[in-house]
Amino acid sequence: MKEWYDKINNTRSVGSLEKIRIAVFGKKGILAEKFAQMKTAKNDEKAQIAKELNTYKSSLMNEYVAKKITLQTLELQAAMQAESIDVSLHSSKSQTGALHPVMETMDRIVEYFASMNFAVKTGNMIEDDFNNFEALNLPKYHPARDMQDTFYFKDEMLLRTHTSPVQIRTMMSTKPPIRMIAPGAVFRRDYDLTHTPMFHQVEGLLVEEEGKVSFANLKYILEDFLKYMFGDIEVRFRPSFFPFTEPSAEVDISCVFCSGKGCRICSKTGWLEVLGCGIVDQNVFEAVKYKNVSGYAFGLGVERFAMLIHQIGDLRSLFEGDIKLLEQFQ
Ligand code: 2NL
Repeated sequence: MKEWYDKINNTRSVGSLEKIRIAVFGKKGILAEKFAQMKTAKNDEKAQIAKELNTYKSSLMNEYVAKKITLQTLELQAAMQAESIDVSLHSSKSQTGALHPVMETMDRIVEYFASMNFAVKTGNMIEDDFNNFEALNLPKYHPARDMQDTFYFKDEMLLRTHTSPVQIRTMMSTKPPIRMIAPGAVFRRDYDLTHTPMFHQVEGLLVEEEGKVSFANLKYILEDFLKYMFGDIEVRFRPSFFPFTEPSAEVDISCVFCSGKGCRICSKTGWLEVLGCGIVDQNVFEAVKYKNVSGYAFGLGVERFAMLIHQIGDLRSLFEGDIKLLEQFQ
């Protein structure tokens, strides 16, 4: 009988103690067996045997319960020790993410026009000839369609060379008035110091009843926008040409590097070209079957804006994915 006291006492884990409990107190355990044997004892001895067995049973149970509490406490302590975190331990610096300067600049541009009630629309990068060229007054054999400038797939499909197809599709599917911008990636077969085959554009379009939009409206909003983006700068409009606008203009700001005094970046002119714009050509409205409307449109390159805002000298550094560049814009 004493052997079971010893077994309980010498146990070192909750698991093996449980095995002992089953062996002693279980349905087929030694106590059950001894109570069963009692039935075969003589009647006058039964009471005595039962008394002894019950005493034995309760003292074993006390032993078992005490041991169980001890072992559980020890195992809990060991587990807590193993899982504890040393908060005084020196750790390495954790990495933080940051928006790419091109995306940050795009967000800021979108934020301005959204605040002016322009809807923000995106489309597909793979486009067709009509939406990328034909509807924009760029007929077949126009030099801008040259294989040298455009990435072509078969069946007159192509990578959009500007985000204008988003505006064309919007006009084809909705009635005027329209007040929207189209931000996104565009593609041209060009790769040198100042050009990459993929870059980002934001184009804007406003269409109203005929006679309700003037070049003065366009001038006002672009000047306000450029001051929002670049701060205290001068803005000037120069006559220019685009197939999809007439009249057209290019927009310059006073050089952000030399405040207009003339430097290497602005080629000593004191001015930096940042935008193209104009009054939408009637041929574009004809292509989308809009009648008796007038509107203005503009387009800009986001990489160029990002470079001027952050004074980044080399366009290609925006595309190298170098963490050292991104770390400067946290
Ligand atoms: C530039 C010049 C421009 C437009 C884009 C446009 C779109 C439609 C109709 C008429 Cl649907 N025009 N877009 C107009 C003028 C200039 O972009 O230098 N972009 C980088």
